[in-house]
Formats: sequence, structure tokens, C-alpha cells
Amino acid sequence: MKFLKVLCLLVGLAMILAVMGCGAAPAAPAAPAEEKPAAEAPAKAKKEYKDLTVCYPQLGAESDWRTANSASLKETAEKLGVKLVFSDAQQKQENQISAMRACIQQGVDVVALPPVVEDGWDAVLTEAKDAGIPVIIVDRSVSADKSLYAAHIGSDMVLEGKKSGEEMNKLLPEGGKIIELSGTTGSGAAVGRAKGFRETLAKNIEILDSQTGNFTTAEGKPVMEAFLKKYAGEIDGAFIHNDNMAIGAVEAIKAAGLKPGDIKIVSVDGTRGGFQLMIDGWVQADVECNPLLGPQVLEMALKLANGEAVEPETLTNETVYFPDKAAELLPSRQY
Ligand code: GYE
Repeated sequence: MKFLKVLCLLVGLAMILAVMGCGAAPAAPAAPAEEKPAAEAPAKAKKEYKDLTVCYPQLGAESDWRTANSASLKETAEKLGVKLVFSDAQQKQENQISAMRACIQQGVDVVALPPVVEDGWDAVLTEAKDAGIPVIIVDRSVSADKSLYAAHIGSDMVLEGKKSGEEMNKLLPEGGKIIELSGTTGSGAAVGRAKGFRETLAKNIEILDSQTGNFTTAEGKPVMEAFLKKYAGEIDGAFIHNDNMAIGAVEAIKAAGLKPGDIKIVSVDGTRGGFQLMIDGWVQADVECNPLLGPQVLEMALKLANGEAVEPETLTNETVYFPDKAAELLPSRQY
């Protein structure tokens, strides 16, 4: 049976070839490509920045960090001549997913995704992979399997949390009670910072409460107000996951009649706003988180578009800033 099928196929093929041969233009010379040795075949042209379309479905505009991050991508793309497909998901994962799907449909070369939360990316990452579009995870992490994306570029959020814990220990050497104003629930930044913080926090420091302020000044303020009411006179320190929430929290602390230093604050990002809070005495340590990722992301995007190998994990080098140098450094801060 099998033999018969194969035979039929071969006969069919022979007939097709015969018909093609008869129909061909009589004097047509054999295609030159056929005679060329394989080595001389023209190599596929390497893409340059000007040929590159990169999708950046930004997660939102919740903070000064985010504004600086968006600006870094846009400015770098403009400078290099890369076409950037930019959108703002307003901190909603479903918006980011739709934006990414539109980019896949459009056939962009690379997607660079700053994920608002860690979970729930498997489906769309698989769609990108099936479409042959490499994805760079930028800034926060995802929980999806590493085979679904090409690389991650961003900060070590757990390390930032650890540094924050160490600073809190130094600020409260006798121990004390603190509250945590956390970032967006389920985001790699909030999860990592909370984890690292708890790993280094001294045993004599108690975390009274932890609530999210969604990384915004507007939401940080009422959360701090509620803490101040609930734990009146009890709060020695505050770990605040970003400078924008710290700005809101300080407004609440001021309104409650407290003075700079009454509540020791460790914040994260190192934005100009955070530096100003240090200058004014409200924040005692600001753990740097660098948003200026545009150059690294677009350099990697070009490599990926050309099928080159890239580092699977690129972590940003970061420091901790203190009030003593804040006034001197503020003018040179880029965000
Ligand atoms: O710390 C915060 C922003 O994911 C590292 O998101 C980022 C964080 C940053 O809203 O300000």
C-alpha cells in the first residue's frame, strides 16, 4: 500500500516536471543562481537602526521614574533613527496586552515590554514567539518561562529591597516599629523590594503594616494618612517603594504635625523629588533605581533583529543616596 502511494507520487511528480519543461520559454537560459556556488549567494543584509521598528507598550505614567524611562526610550529612538511604537497602558495589564498584540499584528522587529505585573504574560509572549518576534522584558520581571522571551534588562529589585533594609537598620539601631508603603501589588518591583527588605531587616524592627500606594503620589498620601491615624505615635520608620509615594506620604506626615526625622524614611528611585525630600530632611536614604534604559534596550533590539546572541540578564548598577550629598548632586540629576 505504502509502496503504491510512493509510486503514484513519483509518477505524478514526473508528469508535473514534464509539463513545466514543455511550457518553459524555449530559449530561456538556466537561471544564473543555479550555477553559482552556494558561498557566493548574497548574504541577507544586516539591519541598521534606521531599519528597525521596536514596540514599547509602556505600562503607564505613574511616577517620575516612569516619565524618565519613557523619555529615555523616545529620545534614544529618535537619535538612532529607530521607529518606536509607543503606547501608555495606564497601569492596566489588559491594555499592555492589547498594545502588544497590535504590534505583533503590525509585524514589528522587536517588542520591549516593561510589565506592570509579573504574572499573566504566557499567552501573549507565546504569540510573539510564534510570530518570530523577539521580546526583551524591560525594568520589572515576569514569572513566565524564560524560553518565552529573549532577555531581561532592568534593576535587581530584591537587591534594592536589601539595601533599603540595611539603611532602615542603621536608622533604627535600637529597633522600632515601621510601616511599608508598597508599590503596585503583584509588580516585580514591589514583590522584589518587599522580599529583599524583609531578608535584611533586623529582628528588633517590626513591620506594623504594609499597604500599596500603587507607585503614585495621589495614592500614597491617603495610605499614609490612614497609617498615621491607625498607629498614631507608634511609627518610627517607613519603607516607601518609590519617591512619588514618599512625596504623598510626606504631605500626610506634615499635615499630621510631625517634623522631618520624626519618622525615618527610606525611599527608592533617586529622582529629583526624592533628592528634594532629602534636602528638606524628610527622607534619610534614597536607594537608586535607574530608568535611563533606552540605549541598552535599543542596542539589544538591533542585535536580536539581526539574529545575534544577547545576554539573557542585564542588571543595572545602582547606589544609595543620602541627605549629605543631596544638595550638591541635585542639579546634575537627569530625572
Ligand atoms: O521604582 C517606580 C515606578 O518598576 C522600577 O516603577 C520601576 C518602578 C519605580 O513606578 O517609581
